[in-house]
Amino acid sequence: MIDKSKLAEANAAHADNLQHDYDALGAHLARRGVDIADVLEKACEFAVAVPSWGAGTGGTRFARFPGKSEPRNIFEKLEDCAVINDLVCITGEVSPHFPWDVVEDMGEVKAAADSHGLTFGPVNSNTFQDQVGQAHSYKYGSLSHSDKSTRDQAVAHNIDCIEWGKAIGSDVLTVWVGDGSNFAGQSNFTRQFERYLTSMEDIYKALPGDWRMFIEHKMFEPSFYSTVIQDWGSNILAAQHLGDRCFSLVDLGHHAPNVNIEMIVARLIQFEKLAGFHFNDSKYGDDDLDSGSLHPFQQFLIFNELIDAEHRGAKNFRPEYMLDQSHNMTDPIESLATSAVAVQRSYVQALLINRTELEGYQDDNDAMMASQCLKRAYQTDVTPILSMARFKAGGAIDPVGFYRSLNYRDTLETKRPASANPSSGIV
Ligand code: AFD
Ligand code: MN
Ligand code: MN
Repeated sequence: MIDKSKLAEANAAHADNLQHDYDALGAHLARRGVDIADVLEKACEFAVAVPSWGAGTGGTRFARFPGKSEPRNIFEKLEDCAVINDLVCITGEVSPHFPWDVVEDMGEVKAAADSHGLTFGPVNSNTFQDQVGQAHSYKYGSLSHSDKSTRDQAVAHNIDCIEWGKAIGSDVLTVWVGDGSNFAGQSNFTRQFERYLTSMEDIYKALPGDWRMFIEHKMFEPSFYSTVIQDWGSNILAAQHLGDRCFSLVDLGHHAPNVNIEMIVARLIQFEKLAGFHFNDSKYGDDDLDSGSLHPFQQFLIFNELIDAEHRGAKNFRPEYMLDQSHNMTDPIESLATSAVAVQRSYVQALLINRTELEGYQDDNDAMMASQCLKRAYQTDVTPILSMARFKAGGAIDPVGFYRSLNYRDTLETKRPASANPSSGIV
């Protein structure tokens, strides 16, 4: 999607400074016993999927302010995802959302992705809103609805998602439901959860042998008193109940403020149930702000757990990284590119933790030195490593600066007139 000669020209303006900064950081890390080349290699291997729905402008329950030249369908979303990947070179995978991204011939979607050098990650089902012509409404729930025909319809949709997913080369189904209640007494917690589990059993049975199923918990919204999969406790219980190929997905924004998410991650790893992540950030009730924009230390601590698990050779440990954000105020391309790098930054910072030292401090109950050991890694500015990783992979040293110089949205204005139905919904 991006003119390579323009990119080379833009990179040339930064290349000398980058090399200088990279060498200086390399010398600093060498004094700490770290070979910067090893870290760079790992940074280059890092990847995080982008959500197809994130390419459109999001909204809140108050309003949606459409962006200029926003994508109107999956093909245009893929174009924008290709731009993001051209800029940062770590987002080659797209996580689609059905039925928003369904077209008559899913082979065309696969071909379009191929042409952009993109692949598909986990597919997401949608039973949190009604679709046109649908027989039964999800107003009072879907997989856990009190009415069997409604539950069956929601199960059938998830099985359709698997079929659409197969056509585009995916091998994971992520299930998030909005089911819950707004009033105390409205639903019987136990009977509702039983109905959910029975529906999920039917979906699980329909999974191809090499597929996995991810369950996403969410504390509240759209249900405000209770949700069926409210927290990681309900999530892991459901995943354990359903079977070995079912895992618990952690969406960072789906917890109460101040919850120790990194500890939840550790528990899920220990019991071999961590599916992966929907990265985003949040302050109060919103679950879709840009990754690392408010709590970069929390994100770093999560990667501390992930790298620790890798070191210990944790079993059944194959986490999928995805962004799940909604962009109301920024150009989604800029936000997704910046957020992907913010997640990569946390990973690279966590790579710098001296694990032998840390374990020693932990065993000696030396709280101060353990904390300083983490902080030393966190406080290292790894920007030159991230920029060098992009430069080496053919991306932009300065992704947002270069993207702005392209006037991408302006060039698409006639091709993509504003649409009343951008097929991304309010997520
Ligand atoms: C909603 C949910 C959840 C889910 C997303 C896509 O909060 O994060 O992953 O929709 O289905 O934002
Ligand atoms: Mn999510
Ligand atoms: Mn969410």
